[in-house]
Amino acid sequence: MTPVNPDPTGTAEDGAVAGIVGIGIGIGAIAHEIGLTKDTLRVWERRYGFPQPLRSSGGERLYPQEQVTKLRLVKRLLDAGHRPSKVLPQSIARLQQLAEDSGVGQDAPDAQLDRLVELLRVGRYDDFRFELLKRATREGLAHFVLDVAAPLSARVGNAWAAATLQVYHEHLFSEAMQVTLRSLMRPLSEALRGRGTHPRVLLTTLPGEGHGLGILMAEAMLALADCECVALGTQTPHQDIVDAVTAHEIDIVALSFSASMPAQAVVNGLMELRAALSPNVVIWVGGSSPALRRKLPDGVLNVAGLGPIEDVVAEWRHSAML
Ligand code: B12
Repeated sequence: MTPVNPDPTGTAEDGAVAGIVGIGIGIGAIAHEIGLTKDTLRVWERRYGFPQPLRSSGGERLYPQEQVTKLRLVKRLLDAGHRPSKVLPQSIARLQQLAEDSGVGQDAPDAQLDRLVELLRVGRYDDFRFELLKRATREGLAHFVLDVAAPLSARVGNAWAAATLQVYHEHLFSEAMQVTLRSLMRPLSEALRGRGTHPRVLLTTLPGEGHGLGILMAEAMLALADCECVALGTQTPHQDIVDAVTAHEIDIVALSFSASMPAQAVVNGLMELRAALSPNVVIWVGGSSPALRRKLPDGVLNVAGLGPIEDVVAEWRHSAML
């Protein structure tokens, strides 16, 4: 869970963090952690009577742990397409049932992936890293990405949501996964460099999206489709993306959005970037953000998952030849 600010004094409600240890978490911290805006939390409170935060002596909203747990569950159900009016009035037990019935946060049975999560949980990191590298070497890049990296990320996220893993486990997981993917991709990326193949793809996330594994997995699949990739890491400001596109003669900007970034921030970010880029440069987006299911600006393509990348690249090449 996001750490709370132990200093309860004088924090304006619109400040980044307002919280008191042991009583509740402030609205800024909780909105950030759950991936909602502060306005949404206030509107729900008025309209549906939930959440019902306590108040600090200064009048700031403070959300106790059980409301945070319910909000986390609510957000995941909304991401899966449920409506606020249907989920907000329900009890936690009812929501858990609903999540189970609709498969939200449920992992497909896979003993090998369960074993990897268990190695993480009990702190056997060397074994965890070794097992990752072994599976990656045995299965090859494409299978490793699709059959291990992607479902394991979801499993680790579900284990965090169920409080069986902590945030530091997620960090250790990400670090090990990045090292494994990069070591597998390096020879391919080096061989592709300077061959003059197109499309040339710039990969990053927008400010506010700190999750970098989705875009790394997309990079692996793009490299396997002979695309020359320029990876900028995460959270690149718009102007830097625009400058890099010009400097590297980029055809496609690929962006990743997890479910944690508020939907409106995703849409606004995409509109601003679209307006700043030349119309010849296409934006491809992917990731489990529900915002990507909305109508996206012209010139922004939602690539639904890692599997379709090969076909989408083939279509791009076909239309570039016309
Ligand atoms: C590792 C991890 C972290 C690490 C990230 C480290 C790093 N350097 O990347 C750390 C610990 C920092 C972290 C922090 C947080 N995280 Co986190 N994290 C994860 C985890 C386990 C994997 C992250 C990831 O990269 N996912 C992105 C990819 C792998 O998944 P995807 O979006 O479903 O995308 C798939 C495809 O669509 C495709 N794809 C993705 N991008 C693209 C792009 C293109 C172009 C294409 C073609 C395809 C494609 O690839 C994926 C493969 O299946 C996820 C669990 C999960 N299910 O993702 C949680 C998860 C994303 N995190 C979550 C949350 C809440 C947070 C925090 C707010 C709180 C926290 N946990 O501390 C912060 C916010 C950070 C921020 N500012 O953005 C939630 C979001 C839920 C929600 N509805 O809001 C998740 C889903 C966990 C959960 N089950 O609740 N996290």
